[in-house]
Amino acid sequence: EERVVSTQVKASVDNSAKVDKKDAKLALAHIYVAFIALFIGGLCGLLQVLVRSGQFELPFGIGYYQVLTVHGVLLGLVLTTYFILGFQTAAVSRTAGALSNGQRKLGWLGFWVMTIGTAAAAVMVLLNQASVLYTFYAPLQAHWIYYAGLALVVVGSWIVSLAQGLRFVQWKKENKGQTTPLLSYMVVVNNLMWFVATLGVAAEVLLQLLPWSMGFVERIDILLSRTLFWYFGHALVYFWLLPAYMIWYTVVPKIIGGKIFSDALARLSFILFLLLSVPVGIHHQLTEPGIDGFWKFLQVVLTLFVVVPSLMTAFSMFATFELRGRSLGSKGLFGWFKNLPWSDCRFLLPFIGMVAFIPGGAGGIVNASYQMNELIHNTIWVTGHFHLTVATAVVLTYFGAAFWLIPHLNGRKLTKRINNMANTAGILWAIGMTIMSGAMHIAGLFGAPRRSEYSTYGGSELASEWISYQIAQAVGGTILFLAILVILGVVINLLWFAPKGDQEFPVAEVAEGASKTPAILDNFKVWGVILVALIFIAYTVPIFDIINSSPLGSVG
Ligand code: HAS
Ligand code: CU
Repeated sequence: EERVVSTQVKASVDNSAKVDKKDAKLALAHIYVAFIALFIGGLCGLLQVLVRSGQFELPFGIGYYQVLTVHGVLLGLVLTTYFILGFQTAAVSRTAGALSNGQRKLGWLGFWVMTIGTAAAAVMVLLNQASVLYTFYAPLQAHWIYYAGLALVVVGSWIVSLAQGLRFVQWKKENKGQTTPLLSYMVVVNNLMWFVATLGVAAEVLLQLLPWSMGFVERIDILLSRTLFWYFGHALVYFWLLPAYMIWYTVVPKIIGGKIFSDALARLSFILFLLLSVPVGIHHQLTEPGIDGFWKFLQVVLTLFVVVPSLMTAFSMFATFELRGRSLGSKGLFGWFKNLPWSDCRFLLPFIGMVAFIPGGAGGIVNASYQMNELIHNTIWVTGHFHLTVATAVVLTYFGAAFWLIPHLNGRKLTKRINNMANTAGILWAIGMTIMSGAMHIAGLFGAPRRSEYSTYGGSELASEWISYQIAQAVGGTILFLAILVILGVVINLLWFAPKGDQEFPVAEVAEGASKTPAILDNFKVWGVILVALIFIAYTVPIFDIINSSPLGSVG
């Protein structure tokens, strides 16, 4: 069996290569949890937009902030983390070869640690003991079991990532001197970024939130806790984004019948994310007093640098589309556009995601721009921003991938009928999100706050300007919920009812004529050193300042 594995390895773009059967079970387990989270989390989202429209009240004494917490935890943390780790396990098994028994056991251990943690946190949220709007954001305080539960989710994710990383290292040993399989390489970069980032939230939870919520200490330094949180928080959004980029770079070109524009460019963009995702968290704290303007400025500059790998990605996708279109004979500046496989949900959903990411990313640049941040910070504009980025660009790409991944893993087939259902869901999503997110952006510019229950603020004139936009949000949100129901219909079909078959796990080849990948991109030691240096430069002094000027006493 070992031998079969290594011939599959060599032909990393051999499209008969499959995810190993046992690995497929592990990947599928993650995907089940992700879609359960989509259902409950999506339902909570619907309740929120209805409440904020002013036309609806929650029954049974359920609180708005409790529902908001369930929505955020399930969609922002559970759906994403489980889908990512399931997809990545499948991706590594497909492109680097089956996991060893030991690696697979680690994978299952991590899965169960995460799942026990998720269940513990969920119970506390349901008991209304953790209505903290889903983050680790002091001075809002949750029951300690909630923090411990989410800490287990993080630890579990490290274990699953370790299993993937070990398989990659094994591949390198077996194939000395060769360029590593691109998709596995991307998985490892994403996991490294995740590990470095989660150290921040782990420190916050272990040193501050747990002792405080358990009553061992009476007070903690709020500014320090927020800084540790955002050290993690921005890289978190790229942990969501990079698996979507994996699909854009390596899967979508294959689906449209084209090739990867450049292997080296794809790797370089991932390395730039690894380096620049962490030392930028202060762009979430631009209005926070207590952090010196110089450090805010530095991190804003680094934030504008981390836009570059996304622009490289946009460039690369356009190039892939255009090359494919021209090879089919399309002419003119935009002739290639007609020749894309519009009716294939494996393409259409990620494509809608790409389009949404253009305004989503532009909004991000507005957010990061120091002065404009003053206008939009803590308004529902920000909610509009992340529903375009994570809740459209990222998740529609995940769904588009799930629709071939699930049948690949369980030996079924994505039929034409299911494909059409999926397209309907993608279009509903695009319509619902345009209305909801558009209304959120505009209301935010008028000052409508985020994370707040319906209120007329005592009949204030300003607040009355927001109402029509809040009703639009409810309309858009309802359409989105319909889209979620259709997506769940697709998933249920693919899990249990689709005909048996063998659905391909598409991975594209690199275009001929693309230059050879420089070996330095595969040298993680170099990047590790630069990463640690950047983090020290961006954070040492601000954290030292925060601790020194802390109302709880200084260390100096
Ligand atoms: Fe953000 C707040 C800045 C990207 C998520 N962001 C948030 C929050 C979330 C979030 C969840 O600087 C709220 C956190 C909270 O609860 O408080 N964000 C940025 C910047 C980027 C960015 C500069 N964000 C993301 C991504 C997210 C995400 C990605 C999730 C996945 N964000 C901020 C800032 C805040 C913030 C501030 C704090 C605001 C505040 O004050 O609270 C950049 O990475 C964006 C770069 C992207 C681009 C787009 C490139 C386009 C591509 C598509 C190509 C399309 C093709 C198809 C080829 C420049 C790659 C087109 C074909 C056609 C035919 C049209
Ligand atoms: Cu950010």
